[in-house]
Amino acid sequence: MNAAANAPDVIRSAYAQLVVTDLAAARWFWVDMLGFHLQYEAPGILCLRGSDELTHHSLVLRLGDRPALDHLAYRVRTPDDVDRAEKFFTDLGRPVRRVRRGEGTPGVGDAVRVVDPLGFPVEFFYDIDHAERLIQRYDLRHGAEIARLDHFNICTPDIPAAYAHYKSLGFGCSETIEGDEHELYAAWMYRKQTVHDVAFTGGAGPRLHHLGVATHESHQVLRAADLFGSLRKEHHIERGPGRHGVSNAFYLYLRDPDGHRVEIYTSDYYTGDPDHETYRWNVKDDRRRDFWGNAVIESWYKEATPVLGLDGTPQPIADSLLDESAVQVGADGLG
Ligand code: 4SX
Ligand code: FE2
Repeated sequence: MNAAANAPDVIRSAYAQLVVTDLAAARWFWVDMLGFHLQYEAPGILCLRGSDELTHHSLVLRLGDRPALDHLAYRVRTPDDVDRAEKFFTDLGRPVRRVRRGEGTPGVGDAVRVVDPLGFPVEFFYDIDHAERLIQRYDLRHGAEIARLDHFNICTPDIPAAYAHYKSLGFGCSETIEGDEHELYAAWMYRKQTVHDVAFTGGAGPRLHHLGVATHESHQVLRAADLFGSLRKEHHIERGPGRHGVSNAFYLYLRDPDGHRVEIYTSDYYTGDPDHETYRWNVKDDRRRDFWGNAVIESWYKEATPVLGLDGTPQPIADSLLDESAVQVGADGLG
């Protein structure tokens, strides 16, 4: 997928930094239950990674007053692509801040942080510390045995604008959910050769809908659900386990102690061919979000995490025009 000539060459969704209000509770959820490995710890901050990840972190938990998304981060191909990102967003008239090693997130070198046209705080970096290979440290695996970060899912009121922005960054589109007149309700877009690095859920935004984290196998998704049940912590389970229509992945959505949503996700498919075609679902097809036709709970459509600007204050939230949860599924005989 060719990006605009001036766009940075994005490799993949790389990490997210969340603000949490209780680090011990967050550590229980993400490390003990999900099975993330603790890579780095300092007062007020934890850096975590999955067992297949060879870079310093894919999730950063920072202590703060109110739950929020601090920023999403994409890795780019070369140091020059960080400069390219700075120019790309400066030319769009967006807020941009250069962050040198030591000023930003532990383990990350020279980076640029922007507020993108959708209102999200996003970092682009090349340089990051490497970490010990844990791929065959089966002895260290526990909980849901998370292997890696897979994707970001963001709520935005204007899906066509989100699609156009990520298209201009060179992202391909694997799947969409569309109305009868091809109104876009949702889209899944990628740089790495999977179904997505980022997806858009129609709704008030900018807000973070969820982080998608991958396991190798579906039994690890089921085990996560069983672990929460056994500990009488079943209220952390929001949706699933189930099989998605979009992506075909096996899934489970959980809410962390601050309400941040995470999806445990496995077995989507390869999208790396240059002529890979977008698969389009009709919004009235009740298999689109759950292949077995199970209904999606209202909180999943409506609740999400607020996001911060570059100065750390919450970004204003705009309401959405289209509401997928209000669509009458099966009304035209589909599903
Ligand atoms: O609910 S969907 O089946 O549309 C879906 C949601 C597919 C893939 C995802 O990662 C997701 O969060
Ligand atoms: Fe997802």
